[in-house]
Amino acid sequence: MSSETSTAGSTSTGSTAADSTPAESTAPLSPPAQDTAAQDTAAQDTADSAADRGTSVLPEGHPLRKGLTADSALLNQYRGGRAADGSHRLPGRRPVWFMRQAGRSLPEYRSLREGTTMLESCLTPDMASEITLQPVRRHDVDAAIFFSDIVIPLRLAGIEVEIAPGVGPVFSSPVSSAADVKNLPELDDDAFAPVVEAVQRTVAELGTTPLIGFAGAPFTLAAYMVEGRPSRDHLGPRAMMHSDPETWEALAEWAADISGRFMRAQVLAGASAAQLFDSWAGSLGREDYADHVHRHSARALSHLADLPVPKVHFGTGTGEILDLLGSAGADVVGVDYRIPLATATSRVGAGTPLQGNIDPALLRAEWPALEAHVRRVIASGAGAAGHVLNLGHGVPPDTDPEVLTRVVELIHSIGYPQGEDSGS
Ligand code: 1CP
Repeated sequence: MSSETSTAGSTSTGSTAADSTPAESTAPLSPPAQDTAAQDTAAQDTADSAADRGTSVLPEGHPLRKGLTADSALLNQYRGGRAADGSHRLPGRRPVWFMRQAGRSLPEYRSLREGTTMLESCLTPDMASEITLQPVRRHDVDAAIFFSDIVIPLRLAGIEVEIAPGVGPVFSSPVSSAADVKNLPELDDDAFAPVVEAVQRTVAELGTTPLIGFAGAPFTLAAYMVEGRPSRDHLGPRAMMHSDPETWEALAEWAADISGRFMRAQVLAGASAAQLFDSWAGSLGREDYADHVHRHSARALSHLADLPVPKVHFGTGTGEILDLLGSAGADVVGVDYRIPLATATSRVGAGTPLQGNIDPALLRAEWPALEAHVRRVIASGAGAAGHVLNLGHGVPPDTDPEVLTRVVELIHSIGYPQGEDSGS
């Protein structure tokens, strides 16, 4: 365990969710109106970004405001190798976390989830919090990701959606017409109460380990809403952009706002960073992404624009649109396993920190092959302003958790090159 991080439970703030009074927030639940030109330059400004400053906008008990997570290895690399005070300094160890680190690969998750549906478990604060903490305890990863799902804000708005085991999100009434979009419900901020409580409980246990909040990007969310269930090619939403662009616009705007507000609620409740998942954006051609999707993802991220947290933008198969993921207003770009990080840097610019991109398939390989792959990923990411190790997509459910723990140990054992700062 490094000096600047602690595993869940081992360092507590001394307070528990039960006794912590809801923190006073000076930030409104909605952000001020955004200037799109300003958003477009945000990715380039990462090194000088105000990601660590201006924490007074956060509620008093927030881990960033209390200084708990500001100098974590994760935030340092998300800021491009800078300490909270803005000075160049490398962390004591290389940060790593895994998308889908909570979930079926963990026996403790499977036993806790028994008899509870996926969405029920997300909306039961003590369960969601415990599941979020499990992989941090087990693997000593450098961040927790909030246990929830991209469809949770839809469910909280009253939309009938379930997660079918082994399938994914399934909707009772898919969206196909202008009238369907018009009838989409409004979401009251109070509906986020179970999410807020789960986040508060979690950060009270995490101490100096940051929690990452997340949401689904408008295209990925709308893809499920139009198809009504997981699909391979996402033909429904891709056709709607062209056959009924007005309906597409209205749906994507609705999805952007609901996702943006979901992330904002998590950040105000205690998350120190946020990730927008556009998992299926790789099914779009570059022109369609630029013309019909980019501004909506920017709109989702703009809900965090006044909050001092790094924003990560990730999608699979997005090698051809990586620069656009950055310019949508992200500080950090997540890269899937299909292109080397050095190629990603040549596409997004050396000033943009990257996250990724260990191939999940390698988790099944013999250790020497996996170790060599992890070392190649680290070498390939060396040209980026910052690098947070992760997988190129989620942890496959059949992964041996001991392999993940060993990957974390390996990454933590690989120091930064001599001559570079090694800070706190
Ligand atoms: O029974 C189970 O265990 C359900 C499996 C599961 C889990 C563990 C689902 C159903 N969602 C989740 C949790 C979840 N979903 C997290 C938890 C935090 C973590 O990473 O540890 C996160 C971040 C998500 C986000 C999510 N849900 C995404 C984006 C990330 C990604 O994997 O690309 C997507 C696309 C979903 C939809 C979804 N929910 C569940 C499944 C199986 C799917 C994908 C279905 C499909 O293939 O289309």
